[in-house]
Amino acid sequence: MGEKIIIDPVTRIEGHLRVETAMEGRRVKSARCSGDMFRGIEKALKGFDARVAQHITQRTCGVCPYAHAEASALALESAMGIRPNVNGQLLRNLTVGVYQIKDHLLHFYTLCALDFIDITAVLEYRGNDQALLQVKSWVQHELANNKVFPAAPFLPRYEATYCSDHEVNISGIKGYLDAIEIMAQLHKMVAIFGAKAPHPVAIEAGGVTTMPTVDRLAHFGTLLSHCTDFVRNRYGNDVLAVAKAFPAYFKEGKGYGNTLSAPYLPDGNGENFFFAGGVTIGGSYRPLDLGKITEDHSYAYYHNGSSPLLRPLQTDTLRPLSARDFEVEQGKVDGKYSWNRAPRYDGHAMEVGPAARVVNTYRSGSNPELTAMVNRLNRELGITIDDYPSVMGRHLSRYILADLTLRHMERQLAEVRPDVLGFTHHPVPVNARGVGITEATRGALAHWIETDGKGVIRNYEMVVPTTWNMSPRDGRGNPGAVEKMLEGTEVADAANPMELARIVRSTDPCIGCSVH
Ligand code: NFE
Repeated sequence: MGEKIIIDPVTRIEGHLRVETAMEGRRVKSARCSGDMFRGIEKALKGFDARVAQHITQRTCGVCPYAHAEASALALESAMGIRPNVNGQLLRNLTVGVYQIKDHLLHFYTLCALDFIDITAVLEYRGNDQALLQVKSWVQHELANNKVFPAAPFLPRYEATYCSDHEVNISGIKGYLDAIEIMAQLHKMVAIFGAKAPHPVAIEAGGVTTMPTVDRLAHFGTLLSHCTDFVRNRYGNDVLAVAKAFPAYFKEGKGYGNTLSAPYLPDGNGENFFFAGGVTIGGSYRPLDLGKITEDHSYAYYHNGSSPLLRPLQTDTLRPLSARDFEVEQGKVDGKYSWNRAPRYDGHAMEVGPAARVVNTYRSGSNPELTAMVNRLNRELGITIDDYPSVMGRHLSRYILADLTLRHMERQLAEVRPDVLGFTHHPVPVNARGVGITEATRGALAHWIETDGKGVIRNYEMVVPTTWNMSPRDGRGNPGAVEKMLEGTEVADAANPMELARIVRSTDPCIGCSVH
């Protein structure tokens, strides 16, 4: 096997990611993950009225805009010293909650399932399902016209070992098709209280500006039960079937095993979070301390002429490398290699995302529903909580979170008081600082804001989930979370590095977000 495997770009993710591995025989010795673009949204925010932040930060991404809206609103509310009223909090939870479910389905069916499910199984389909028969006849048509299959949108496809169980494959393909309609319904639900999807406009500092009329609440509830049915009876079964077909993937892509998550989905009073935040380092859980977050740019394409280790709101001093410096770094053996910076927690590279949310909530002991579900699934699958930071553990975690979030939303929907506005006006704070932390689908998201004497944004910083996961090495030479997950992985065929793709995609990278 050659000395290197390069996947550039990694497909079926958002944004431009290059993964390069140095090989020792068939095993990955070390890996580099490069975010291949610069954006500069934090710099673009300067000079705008602070209330505009949520509209601009949402443009970081088309997949998780709701999370940026929420983090912006929370940061400004923290600077104002306020929080929404009960209806405002509940409507915000419902809007971001449904967006999360949509995102989990998108990730599993559209982006990842075809890493495991064999799409060619549709050629052997003998049933009556019209959608599957349409796909089958389209495939036959392609083949009859001397075209190769799989074809778009089921590409790219590595030659690899796919699931051999026909029923599991057909269910996964049917799920892929049906999930498209469910995702459309979830988007409608975002728009009911968010007033628009994607990029909901009604999540503001002070609450949610859409009135929860009886009609809107009823419409939301009807769609919610439809989606719940799909998640419980379809998505859950498909995830478990794939997990049982590929049990070895609970031991692949484990990385450091250190997880970080933000407290998520509070009750109507903004207290008692449904998913606990925290960090687990070396198997030991503790609450999250934002003061321990730093960002390192030793291997990122920035300079500031001073320390490579910065705290939030200090990265303002960073400048992108000039074209000439960029070329010099790329010519070095050990040069800078990513537009991602390297967040660290107390010096540790951390995995964020669904597995982190499950592990930290489980270890905190704060959510009996989650504990019971994890214990049940662990018995069924023969795994432990230590197996969740893994390729299959991440897929399983998304199902657990989707199921539990839906149950929680059903309860919180019933708590909303009809025709009571969940929004209160507050003056824009001057010379103030605030921080908003939440969970985006891909993990912990934090926004810091600083305003000037006119309430205009003087400084803004985002530490984003994929920035944690796709971080490059830090000044001490420690790889980022996904770089560590790739280390030691055995690749059967360098021309079809499916093992690497499965690891990278299990974290659902969004490079648009990570380089922001
Ligand atoms: Ni662009 Fe995002 C999420 C945020 S990514 S998808 O979830 O915040 O890291």
